[in-house]
Amino acid sequence: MKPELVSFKLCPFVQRSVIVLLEKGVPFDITYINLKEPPEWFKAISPLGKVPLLKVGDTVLFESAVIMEYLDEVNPPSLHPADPLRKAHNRAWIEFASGLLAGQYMLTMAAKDEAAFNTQRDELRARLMQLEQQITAPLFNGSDFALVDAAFAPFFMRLKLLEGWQPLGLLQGLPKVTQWARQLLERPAVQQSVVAEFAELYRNHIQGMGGYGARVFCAA
Ligand SMILES: N[C@@H](CCC(=O)N[C@@H](CS)C(=O)NCC(=O)O)C(=O)O
Repeated sequence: MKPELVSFKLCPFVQRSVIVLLEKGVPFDITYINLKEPPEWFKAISPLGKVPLLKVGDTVLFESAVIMEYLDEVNPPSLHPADPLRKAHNRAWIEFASGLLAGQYMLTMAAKDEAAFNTQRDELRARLMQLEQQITAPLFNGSDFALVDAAFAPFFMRLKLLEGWQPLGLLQGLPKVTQWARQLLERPAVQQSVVAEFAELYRNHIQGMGGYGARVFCAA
């Protein structure tokens, strides 16, 4: 049964599933909605009012980590490490990646003034320093691409754009994370996981949110 992803073009959580589907070469449909004006059919089937949703027949799945796990399980070979402890460790760091995405959202869209922006920037930097200690390199577990890599890739795609618009040096002195991010962004599945006009949409969205991030990243 062909799965259908319900998406918002800028959502990093949906992007994780798209990366997994593309890495595995699984055919899927994708339906985009406007989160500012969600359609009635979406409100009716989304328990938390959030994307991603994955529709498989009559069943609706939500929560990106759960969706990734399901897609991995039904489309072998698995993108998780085989060792149970390592697998659990990867799952824990997938949760950490969700925290990084939330922090990136706070930095770009929610911080209203310079002080709030700086707090978010410093928090992201501290988390990235923690991450540096966890990576085997070149990818999270070494050379094999894993679900945990798919979970972090959307963060690095946005970070690269942000650093291009206004360098913050968030990866400075973090060679493993820097190399990991570069390798992830070179993968075709990662590059093809967003719409062609993604960079422009992302910038416009930050600008439209009108926070301090709009002044920092959209000034030029
Ligand atoms: N924990 C959720 C987070 C999903 C999420 O925050 N999605 C955002 C878009 S990127 C959303 O739908 N927000 C709508 C809302 O909160 O009303 C997951 O991992 O799937």
